[in-house]
Parts: sequence; C-alpha cells; structure tokens
Amino acid sequence: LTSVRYPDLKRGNYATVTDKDVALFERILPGAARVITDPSELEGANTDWIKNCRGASQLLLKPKTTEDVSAILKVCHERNLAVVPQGGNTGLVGGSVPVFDEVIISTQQMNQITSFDSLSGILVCQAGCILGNLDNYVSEHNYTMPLDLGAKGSCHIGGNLATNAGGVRLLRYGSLHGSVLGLEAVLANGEVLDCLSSLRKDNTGYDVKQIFIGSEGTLGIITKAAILCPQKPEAVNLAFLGVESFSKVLEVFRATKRSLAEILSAYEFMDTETMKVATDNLKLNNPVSDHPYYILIETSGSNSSHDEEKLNQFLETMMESGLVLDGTVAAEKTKIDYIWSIRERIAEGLLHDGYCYKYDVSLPLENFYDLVTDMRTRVGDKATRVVGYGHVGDGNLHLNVTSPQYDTDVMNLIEPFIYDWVSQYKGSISAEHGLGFKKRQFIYHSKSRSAVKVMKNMKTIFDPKGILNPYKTLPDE
Ligand code: FAD
Ligand code: 2HG
Ligand code: ZN
Repeated sequence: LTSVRYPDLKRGNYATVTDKDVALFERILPGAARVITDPSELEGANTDWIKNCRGASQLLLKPKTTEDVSAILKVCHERNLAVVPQGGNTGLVGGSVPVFDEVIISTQQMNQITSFDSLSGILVCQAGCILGNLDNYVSEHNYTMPLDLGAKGSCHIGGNLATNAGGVRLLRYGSLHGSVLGLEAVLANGEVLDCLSSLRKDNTGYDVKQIFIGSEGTLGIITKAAILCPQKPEAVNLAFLGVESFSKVLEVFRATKRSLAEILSAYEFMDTETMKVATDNLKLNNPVSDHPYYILIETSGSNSSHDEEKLNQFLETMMESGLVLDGTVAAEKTKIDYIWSIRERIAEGLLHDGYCYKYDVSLPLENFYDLVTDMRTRVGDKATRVVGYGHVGDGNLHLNVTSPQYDTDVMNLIEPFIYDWVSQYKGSISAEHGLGFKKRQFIYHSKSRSAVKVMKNMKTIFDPKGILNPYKTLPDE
C-alpha cells in the first residue's frame, strides 16, 4: 500500500485493524463515543490544523485513564498495529495525524486535574487538559501556566509536552524542560512509566522524563504531568511600537532588556507584510500608524503603577531618541487582549491566502531577518506573500510563504534552500514546532550524525517494533 498523497513513502509492515480488534477496543473502552469508526468523525482527526497533511485512519480511540491507554497499547503492540497519539491536533508539522491508517489515540477525554498545591504552585493533571482551561483554573489560585500560545483554546498539555511547545512566555519562564517536574507515560508495550515526581530538586540519576519532552509521540504516550506554575502577575502592561528597520528591532531589544529587566515577559516582532495579514485577511486594526516593522513588548510585575510608569518612561526615551517612530501602551485588559490577538491570530490569517508553507527557525539575531529578504527575492511573484514574524526575543523566526494552492514550483524554490540557509548560520530548522512528518528528513541540517544515531538507539529501546507514531521525527535511512 502506497499513500496517494505521499507516493515516495511505503507503508510500514504493520497489521490492519480488523472487526475483531474493534470489538476488543469496545470492551476496553465501554460507553458512548469512545471507539470511533464513523468516517465523518474520523475526517477531522485525520486532517491537521493547517490542512497540509491527511491520513486515512479508520479508528479513533478515546481513553479516559492511564489504565485505558495501557490496555490499548498492549493490544496494539501484540497485534503490531501502528498508532498516532493526538492531543488538540494543533501541531504544525503533520505529527498529530496518521500518514496511512495508524490508529488515532486521542487524549480528549483525559481532562482531569489531579491536584494543585496553592503554596508551591505545583499542578498535577491528565495529558488531555486544554492549556487555556488549566490557565483559568490555576489563575483562581493566583498562579499562571508557564507557557502561553495562540492555540491555548484547543491544544492539550500532553501535546505541549510532546512538542516541547515554546510560545510567547518562554522569554520569561524558560522552556518546559525546566517547568515540568514530572510526568507519567505509557510505553509502546503498555507498560506504565512513572516519573510523576513533584519535586523541585531530584538528582537521583538520569532525568528520564526529559526524553519525553519534545519526543512528538514517538517514545510513549504521555498520560499525566506535574507542572511548576509561576505566580500570576498582578500587573500586565503592553507596548506596541512601529520602527523603520530590523536593526532598530534589535536595538530596541537591547534597550528593553536594560530598562525593563525583571518585568519583561514577552518581546515579539512582525514585519509590515505580517501586519497586512491581520488587517486584510482578519480585518483587525493596526493600533499604530504604518511602519516597516512592529514590536510587541509585554511586562508582567507585581505593581501596576510602577510598571506602567517604567514602560511609559521607556517609551518616551525610545521616541525621543528616534529609535521608535510610533507607539501605544495598554494597561486595560480589552486593549491588551486586542493587541495580543493581532499577533496570535497570524497563523489563522495566513490560511485565508490558500496554501501555507510554514517554517519555524532559530537563527543568530544578526542574520535573523536576512532569511526573509532572501526568500522574498527568491520566490518573487510566484508566491502571494512572504512574511516574517515571531519570538525575536528568543531568536525564533516564523517565516511563512503563501500561495493560492499548493504549488510544486514554489515548494522547490523554498526547500532545500531554506534548510541550507539556516544550517549555514548554525541555526535550527525547527525552533519550537518539532519535526513531525514534514521536517524529519532535514534533521541533519541541525543535528549531528552522532546525535541522530543516539536518537535512533533510544527509539529502539522504547519502541522496538516502531508502532508509536511511525514516519515522524526520525529520518529514514
Ligand atoms: P497535537 O497537535 O495533537 O500533537 C502534536 C504532537 O504531539 C504529535 O506528534 C502527537 O503525536 C504528539 N502528542 C500529542 N499528545 C501526546 C501525548 N499525550 N503523548 C505523546 N505524544 C503526544 N507551538 C509553539 O511551540 N509555540 C507557539 O507559539 C505556537 N503557537 C501556535 C498557534 C496556533 C494558532 C497553532 C494552531 C499552533 C501553534 N503552535 C505553537 C503549535 C502547537 O499548538 C503546539 O505544538 C502544541 O503544543 C500542540 O499541542 P496539541 O495538543 O494540539 O498536540
Ligand atoms: C506562533 O508563534 C506560532 O504564532 C505559529 O508558533 C507560527 O504559524 C506560525 O508560523
Ligand atoms: Zn511561535
């Protein structure tokens, strides 16, 4: 069996789901809507958010507990059935959907909070909890989640861990490798791996949980997590600025770090083409006058008037020096949310153009924007637009190219050019979205042969039959 959509890829030597298997899964998962074979419901789970990848699974399973996941994987392992773990299906690299007919194991019904300690801020919950719901929950106790991203309304915490999601707060709270204190996962053979410690400090040998963070469902299914939540900031303030060049974006970053120091919580940028996605495709209003580049600065602190004064003073200095040409500040929630929505809805706005070629790279700041300029020159008028935006404070560029529909000529202009470009500056071909299905073959542009060899050995230890998310993350020989 060869996929029509991926003619160069051969299906692995896995078994095919039978009626007998379905009956067995129905016994493991009793109750309504937990064993799905209806093609119309499967359609959504077979298709990724960006509508670039589509699988042909005929079975979607919805476990509620770790024991359910364990029982399912025991069967799949014994029967040699390939599986794809799925959370909110907001992943952007085709990792969350099947390639052929893999069984989809969704964490949708695994949405219980196990405990929350209001003194330490440690949250223990199931993998299927939606990030935004967790943030609402902990905020009632004056805490916040250590990560925030545009997909918070639908992505699951298990999916966040599996992709090591970054987002707009990484600048302040660091990556999930630091905030996750423990996790529980079910291995390929159904065995439950208990690393669900809730300790800040635990140097008892290898830190096994770390290997699951960013493993994209290839080493086990994450079922629970213990997360260290920071205190919810009393005061949040935002500044949205217009500047005339990318070098000014960097100069303002230097000044921001110096002046706003401990209260800085986000530093994002977008170019004027990105702003057009917001204004033309999403009908949002630019809060300042038109400029070649825009900067979004967020501060989070404990004293509103202190932070507001600091931010206003900073903005005044920036305007006086001519570094910043126009700017607005926001302290009230509706204005803050509106400005954030401009930044967070760009991924959605790009889809209005038709097809989106999505790239997410880490680059040294001095070369950061040159990639966008070079790409624009290269694709010329063959593309609808080339936009550059992202988490510049973390050295992470989101470069997107769009065209009315998928166009091989455009694709051939972009790849492998972009990966060679990034590799030349020792950047990363995936800063935060992962490799999934779409980028795994380019792994050597960012990782050494020796490191990939270790990855492959680990895969063999955790999943010797290769049933967990095949065709993802690891490159073919
Ligand atoms: P899915 O998409 O369902 O799955 C993603 C991967 O994780 C797949 O490989 C899947 O097999 C695996 N997986 C899912 N759950 C489990 C589990 N329980 N155990 C093991 N493996 C599992 N990403 C960022 O890093 N930063 C951003 O700022 C950001 N912003 C986004 C904004 C929008 C609008 C959208 C649509 C996406 C954005 N993303 C971002 C990408 C995506 O949201 C994140 O990668 C997110 O963490 C995925 O979570 P999910 O639950 O949707 O996972
Ligand atoms: C973001 O930061 C996401 O908005 C999505 O990581 C980026 O779609 C993109 O290019
Ligand atoms: Zn991002």
